[in-house]
Amino acid sequence: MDEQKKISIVGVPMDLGQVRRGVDMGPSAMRYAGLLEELKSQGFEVVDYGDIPIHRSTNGTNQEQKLRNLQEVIKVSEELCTELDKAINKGGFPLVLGGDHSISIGSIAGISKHYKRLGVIWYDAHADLNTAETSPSGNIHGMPLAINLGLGHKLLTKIGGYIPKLKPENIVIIGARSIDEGERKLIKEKGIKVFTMHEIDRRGMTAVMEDTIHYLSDRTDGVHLSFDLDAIDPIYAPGVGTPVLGGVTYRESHLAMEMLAESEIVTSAEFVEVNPILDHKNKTADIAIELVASLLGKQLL
Ligand code: Z70
Ligand code: MN
Ligand code: MN
Ligand code: MN
Repeated sequence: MDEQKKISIVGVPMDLGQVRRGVDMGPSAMRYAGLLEELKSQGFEVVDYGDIPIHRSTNGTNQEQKLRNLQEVIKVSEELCTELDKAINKGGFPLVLGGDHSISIGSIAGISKHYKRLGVIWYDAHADLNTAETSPSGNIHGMPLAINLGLGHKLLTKIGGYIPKLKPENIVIIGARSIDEGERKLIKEKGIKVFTMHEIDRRGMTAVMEDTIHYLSDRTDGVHLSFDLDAIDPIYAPGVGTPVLGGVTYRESHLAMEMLAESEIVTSAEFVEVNPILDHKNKTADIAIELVASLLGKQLL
């Protein structure tokens, strides 16, 4: 993990992929919770590239019903893609702070350029595999994994100038418990590996992470962790836009991050959907910082 002694942070205060305000404050909440101090105390060199500018449309009338804020999301995605590409060229472990989950359209577009077979761990209550045709909401944050597979609106799938960013067999979804009909079909059709809450309950997080690490290390040359805080049960992480009961526990999530650290397969990460307005005393951001620390190798002893 030599090169990873340096961490490159990019914030994306984006809330346009969904309808609840507050998730745009996610990067501030995580910085305020002490992210940089924590990483420095772990011995990392930390370079904070600051936040990607978010361009809000001045007229609220150009809302595409099935792809809310499409033009704005495209713009932010292109800028994030470029910024991350540059940051990766300068070296260091890319750590992206969301923002709603639509940011991973731009982040994976920037990161995937650097890997022939990028793997992704999608740690989420949702599958985020909708397209405009299957989406029940029109919210782009429910679509980024499909977009990265090359499925969906061309203006989104071609961000960064190439399609697709990911292959279905290089994806593992962990923690899913709210899956729409179109997503279920796509998971079956593409054979995407999903560990739902059922598998986590039945076999335990240890077995799920062992399988995930084994599966991805055999077939990929880098792994991006896309961590949606709504994967965690809202008892522990209430500060998210879409809380879903019956989630992964705080302890299971720590264990998952510790096992990933030990495996040394993760080459970039993002933590998304932290919404401080819906939170209690910033505890969801606090948890995110602890999980980042564990992912990057912090140990109890
Ligand atoms: C639903 C949709 C979603 C995150 C909610 C919800 C998607 N499947 N994603 N919260 N991060 O509207 O597409
Ligand atoms: Mn998500
Ligand atoms: Mn989610
Ligand atoms: Mn490998």
